[in-house]
Amino acid sequence: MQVSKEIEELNDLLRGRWVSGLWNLDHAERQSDPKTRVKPHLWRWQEIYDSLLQAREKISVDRGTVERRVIRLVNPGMAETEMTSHTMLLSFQLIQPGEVAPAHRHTMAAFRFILQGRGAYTNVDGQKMVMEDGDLILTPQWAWHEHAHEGDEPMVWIDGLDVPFIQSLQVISFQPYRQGRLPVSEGIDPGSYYGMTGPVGEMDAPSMPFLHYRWRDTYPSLQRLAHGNGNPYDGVALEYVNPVSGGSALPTLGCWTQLLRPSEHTKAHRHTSTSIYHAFRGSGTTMINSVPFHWEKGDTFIVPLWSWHEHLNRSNTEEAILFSMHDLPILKAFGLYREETESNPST
Ligand code: 1HN
Repeated sequence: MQVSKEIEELNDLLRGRWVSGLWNLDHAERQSDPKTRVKPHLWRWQEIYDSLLQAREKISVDRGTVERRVIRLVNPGMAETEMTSHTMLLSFQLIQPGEVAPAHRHTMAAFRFILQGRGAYTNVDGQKMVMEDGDLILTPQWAWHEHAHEGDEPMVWIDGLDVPFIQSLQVISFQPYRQGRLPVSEGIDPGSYYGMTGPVGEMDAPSMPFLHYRWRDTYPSLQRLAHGNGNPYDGVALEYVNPVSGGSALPTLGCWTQLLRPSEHTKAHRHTSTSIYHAFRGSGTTMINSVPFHWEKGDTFIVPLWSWHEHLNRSNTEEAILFSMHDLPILKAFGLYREETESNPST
């Protein structure tokens, strides 16, 4: 806009009063489609695992130094200090036999999805949960959590968190646990911890009675569902739900597991939530805005909001399984979830 001397003077006057005319903004916020800085990207397991092994040599886990040996996935459209999307962080953690990742709590919600190893456990508010491959373990916001490894081989898992969303709300609180090891409670009733009989501490914690979804329960459910039709956009997909509310696993994060049958090819759609996928089994190709991302077991990739995407299982004999995390509960909570398919464009 050509700015006249008169307008310039008005702008100067307003600036001095800590106000500003809307005419000074360009029209960046007026596009009809959502726009994001988040770029589609695929991280190869080989590079992630090698990074974890190199970190194992150089980073030791200890109270007071590095509390977690964690490698973050950084989105190429964002700064190095930023996360995997504008709302979510997906990271990988490696813990060595005998190590203890000391207890702390924070206002970010987290989950672990277990990838390899045996003998480690996480203690969430006194609930000791022994980790097995494919298990999903929740750490609700403000819950104390400590990880310890009693096995004899390195253990690796995914940490999913809502860090950037909580950062954007500027409500990060973090507390180390100062009394040494976090005690394990015997026979606790987890329901009593998460808002069913009252709030946790000074925080208004959501109802969260169920923290450990075992692969040995999840996988048979997926297999049973695989006899049905599945969903045209997601294949045979299961959401991990909070059994009390029927809602998402965590208030800010949804978790899914989906099975693509041999040669299954889903239809394309797009939506205003962002999704991060981890190839847990098998191999396939996901088209993101017409660009093919070929994935093998262990690879992780991100589908930014409002990107067209479809999945293909490249094998005609083996099933493929994707685990995924989504910021969908945030979009839904504020009426901002929108989805479009080729046959049903949104208006
Ligand atoms: C965290 O507390 C853990 O407790 C893992 O294992 C990853 C990434 C960012 C912020 C906090 C953990 C994390 C994290």
